[in-house]
This record gives sequence, structure tokens and C-alpha cells, in this order.
Amino acid sequence: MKARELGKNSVVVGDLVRLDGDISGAEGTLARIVEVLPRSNSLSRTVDDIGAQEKFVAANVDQLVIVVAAANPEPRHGFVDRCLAVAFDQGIKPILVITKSDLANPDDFLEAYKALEIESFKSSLPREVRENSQSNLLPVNLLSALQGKKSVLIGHSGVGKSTLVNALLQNNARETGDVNLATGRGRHTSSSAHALELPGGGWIIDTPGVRSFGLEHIDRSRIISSFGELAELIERCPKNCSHNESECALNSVPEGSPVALRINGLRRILAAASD
Ligand SMILES: Nc1nc2c(ncn2[C@@H]2O[C@H](COP(=O)(O)OP(=O)(O)O)[C@@H](O)[C@H]2O)c(=O)[nH]1
Ligand SMILES: [Mg+2]
Ligand SMILES: [Zn+2]
Repeated sequence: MKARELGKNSVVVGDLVRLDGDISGAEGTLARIVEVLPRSNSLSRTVDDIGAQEKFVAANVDQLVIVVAAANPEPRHGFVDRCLAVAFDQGIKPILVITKSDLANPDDFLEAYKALEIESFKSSLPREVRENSQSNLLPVNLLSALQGKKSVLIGHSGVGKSTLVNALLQNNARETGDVNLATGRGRHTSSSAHALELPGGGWIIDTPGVRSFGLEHIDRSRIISSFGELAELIERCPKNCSHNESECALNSVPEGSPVALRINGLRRILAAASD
């Protein structure tokens, strides 16, 4: 149990805590969470109502797995860019996973993330294949990118997060939902964030219907400092440069060069963060 002084919502998945009492786990014993250790990073939920408190979803994670479907529902750059802003702000490595690659070719969509060197994976786990195939459906490359790390999944409801988790874990730990044929949207099938241990080590955190993580507390300068190779150039920017104005030193980079493409990516992410 949790010490009363800690208050409601004070402990989230991924937190490191100090325990007091009997931690043997034996029947009839009791241990208390008495302290939540400082978080190295945290993800909070977007709260729609103004003035509402920041609601934390997970903490101390190594990787943010951004899940979008190749189709049904359509992938959106705006969503991915906002997630990247959160990842760069919090110093969490982003990974992009495109599910339902059997329904559409996601290569054009992925092109936008090449210059940013975002690690990406395509997954294809249609129901017919899952139900009839005797073959091993384990997404091997993705699993090895997740092993030994704490990763949190983010994506709209219905994109196939729970299906993916079940494939990674090779069980049916997570309930999956059917996309409503009329609306193309999924049902909210999971109600709380869960950390599940991966085969070979590491943890995957499946989040409930979190549409996107909170952007309110994002610090532009932390995002920019994730692009270390641009630091020297940025020093030559005018004071308080928005990096989107004619005097910006980043404009001196020849158009079409790999660095220019990264700068475009950075500018897109900065724009998404202030949406
Ligand atoms: N065609 C296809 N359908 C998929 C794939 N992955 C998941 N689905 C379907 O998408 C729907 C939503 O999946 P679910 O895992 O519950 O999504 P979640 O809300 O993100 O957890 C289910 O009907 C799945 O069968 C895929 O790779 N291809
Ligand atoms: Mg789910
Ligand atoms: Zn600038």
C-alpha cells in the first residue's frame, strides 16, 4: 500500500519507490510505499479541461514507441511530430512503429523521418494471419530494439498497440478491440497503463486510450539541445531566435543537404510542440 501522505496519483508505472515494512510478500504482511524517487523523465496525459492538473502516465522510461497504422486509421504527421517533441524534450529515445502494413504501403509516410534518423519498424499482423498461421509472428527486430529497456507505447485507440504487445509477448495478455466498421475507430479496450515483462528482459508499457502526451510543459530549448550537431550554428542566431525567421543562422545551410533536412525536421517538431 501507499503512505497516505503521498496523496492520490502520486505513483505511476515506471516509478522507483522506497518501501517500508515487510517486503517478503508473505501472506498477511504489509509493505508501504513511503517515497517516490526523483524521476529522470515523465510522460503526462493531455488534459482537455483548462486548469486541470497534469496527469502523469509513466516515468523513467528509456524509449517512446510511437505507434501509427498504415491505414485504418490513417497515419498523421502531426501526431508523430508531437510525440517526437515530447521524446526530445524528455530525453527519451523515440521509435516509430507502423502497424497494419498489410493494408497500405507506409514508405511515403516514413520518408519524413529518414533525415531525423528515427528508428522505425513496419508490422503486419492481420487477424486472418494471426488466427490461421502456424508461423512465428514475433516481430523479431522490434523485440530486440525493446529488450533490456523500459519502453512506453503511445498511439490512438485502434492502431493495434495491444495486438503488437501480444505478438511481442507471444500470449494474449492484452485485450484487443475491433475497429468499428462504420467509424473506422477502435474501442477503448484497456483502462490503465500496464508494464509487461518482455521475453529476454525489459518492459513494455501499454497505455490506455491516451490520445497524446501533454505538451504544456515542453521546453523548446531542450528539444533543440537534442540536436547537438546544430549547436555551433545556433550560437550564431540572433537573440531569442525562433529558428523560423529570415535571420536564423540555420538558413545558411545549403538546401537539400542532409543537415538541411534535419533542420526541416527540427522545425516541424518545434511547430508541432507549439500547436
Ligand atoms: N489488418 C490488420 N489489422 C490489425 C493489425 N494489428 C491490429 N489489427 C486490428 O486492429 C484492431 C485494433 O487493435 P488493438 O490491438 O486492439 O488496438 P489498440 O487500441 O491500439 O490496442 C483489431 O481489430 C486488430 O485485429 C495489422 O497489422 N493488420
Ligand atoms: Mg489496446
Ligand atoms: Zn535560429
